[in-house]
Amino acid sequence: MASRFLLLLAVFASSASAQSSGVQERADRFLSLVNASYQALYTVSSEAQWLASTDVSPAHNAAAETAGKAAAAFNGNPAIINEAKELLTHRAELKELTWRQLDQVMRNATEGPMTNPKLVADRIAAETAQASTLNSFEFKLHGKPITVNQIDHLLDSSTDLAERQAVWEASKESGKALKEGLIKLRGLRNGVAQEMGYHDYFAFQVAGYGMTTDEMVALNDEFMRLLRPLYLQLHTWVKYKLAEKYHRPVPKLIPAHWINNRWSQAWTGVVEAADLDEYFKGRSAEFIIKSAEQFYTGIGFAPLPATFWTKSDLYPVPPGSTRKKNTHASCWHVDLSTDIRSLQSIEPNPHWFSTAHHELGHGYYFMSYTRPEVPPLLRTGANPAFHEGFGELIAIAASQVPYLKSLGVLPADFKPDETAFLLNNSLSKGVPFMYWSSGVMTHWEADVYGKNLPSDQWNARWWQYAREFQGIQPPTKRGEEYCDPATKTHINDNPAYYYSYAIAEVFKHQLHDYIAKNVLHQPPQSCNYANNKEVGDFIRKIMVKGATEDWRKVLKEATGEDLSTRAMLEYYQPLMGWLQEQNKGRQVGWE
Ligand code: X8Z
Ligand code: ZN
Repeated sequence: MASRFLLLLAVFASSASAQSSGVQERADRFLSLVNASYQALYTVSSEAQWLASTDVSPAHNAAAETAGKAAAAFNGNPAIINEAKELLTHRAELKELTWRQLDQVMRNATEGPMTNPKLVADRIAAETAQASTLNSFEFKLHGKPITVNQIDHLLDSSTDLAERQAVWEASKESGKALKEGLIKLRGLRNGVAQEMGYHDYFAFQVAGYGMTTDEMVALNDEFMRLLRPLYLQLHTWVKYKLAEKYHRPVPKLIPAHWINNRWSQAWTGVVEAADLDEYFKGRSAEFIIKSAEQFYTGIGFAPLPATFWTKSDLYPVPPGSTRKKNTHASCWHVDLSTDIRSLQSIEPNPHWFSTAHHELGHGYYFMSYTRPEVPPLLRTGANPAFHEGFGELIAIAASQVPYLKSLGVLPADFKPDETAFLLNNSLSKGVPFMYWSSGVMTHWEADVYGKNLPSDQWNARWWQYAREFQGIQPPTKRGEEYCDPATKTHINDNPAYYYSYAIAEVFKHQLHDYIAKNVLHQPPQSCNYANNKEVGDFIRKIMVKGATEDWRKVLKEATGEDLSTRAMLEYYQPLMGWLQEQNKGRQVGWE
């Protein structure tokens, strides 16, 4: 009896496993076809988009639009959606690598669900038009054209507040040209997300982290809550410093045109003793990108592929050229294989030095997960913040004094004022950036997509958040005839994404802390990664996984920690006493 029962059980078990392996086989067959087609169409579409971004013209826009539609015709095909959905009802029977790919198939479909072809066509046309307006916008100062690098130079160097205000205002003119397109895109982006069952586009994007909108906003609010005592001290110190510099009374809120960055997202140039501008003068733009590559090869990564150098677009358009290109830095995995390119406008200064290291972080992530074990559908970051975080990690490593000395940017006998360097570090990336990214950007986009904020309240809400979170105010009233949020690239071409940079900032500090303490055995505030292969191995071990595993698990395995501001707070902790001393008797905060 017992043996007959066991026999029956064995028959049942084998038929169940045959059934489940049937599902697995069916998924495998489906995914091998989808992977191949996805990669092929991704390549055609990125190639067309690359041309439209590096040389804006009606012909290149039209080609990008057509290629985008072709990719959506496949990725969002109802047959693809139905099969992926059906297979996902068997999630528990499928290998993790399989259901992760199926989830990605569904995400790709959500960007352009062909269950509603008109919606998809309208979205692609509107996205292309918006990118074209953004990338070809001609800024003017006193009626004369001015490049974005020139705007940034003026804001870096001018001490004339009237001139600073004129430049800042000039930099906000693009917003007006982009507002109508953004209103339309809000509807279309929410439309595609809703077509696939999401509440809105923001909710769809944060679902990629396994989170709801409320959870994502709460996470970002928690970052800000924990950093607040430090931010208030920094805000106060900078406010007094700039009032002195510009010979003005100390304001409650810092006027936006007092800060060098157009959005006050990074507060550079405030700490004279840590200003590296001088040390980059006389260097070439090629030095910047080559030394960034050297950082990665030094820690054991392969050189960039030869085509990186022939196909990238790394430098500003030469004076006199009429070509228009996107001036915001990016890195592209054009064929999800070895065609890796970067679009930048590199000049020899600390800003581009940092940006070049950031972009190559994307490039080396692409290179590391491009291997047979990672199918094309999963050749992406464990989450978008991981993608942003590696480059930021290397940028902070490349900003360390011992490294800059070993590179020859700083003289070998340079004696740093350590407080000044740490302070500069906390201001130029780090802390104010969190109130911009977690605060203004995240909250504004959550309102626009998630709560359908009426477009006649967009600018008011934007400045309300700048006041509340950043403690920044515009130089004069900014009514709804302006659309200041749209002056920020990502608002137009990378929607509902920016909290990823805030998470990346936190993640970067966790990795940096781990590397400094456990690999280098050096203080995180003054260490040197240069040529350390163990550091490269640590980073590569995370990178090679691509999106094959859950990001929380990857982070915990790598650092022993969950996502946390602990490392970031510890890094800047030495500043706290110094700041409190400097700020004694001053009005801290703006409420
Ligand atoms: O956009 C970027 C990179 C390209 S992924 C240059 N960053 C954010 C920005 O400029 O707003 C890097 C840090 C923040
Ligand atoms: Zn990036």
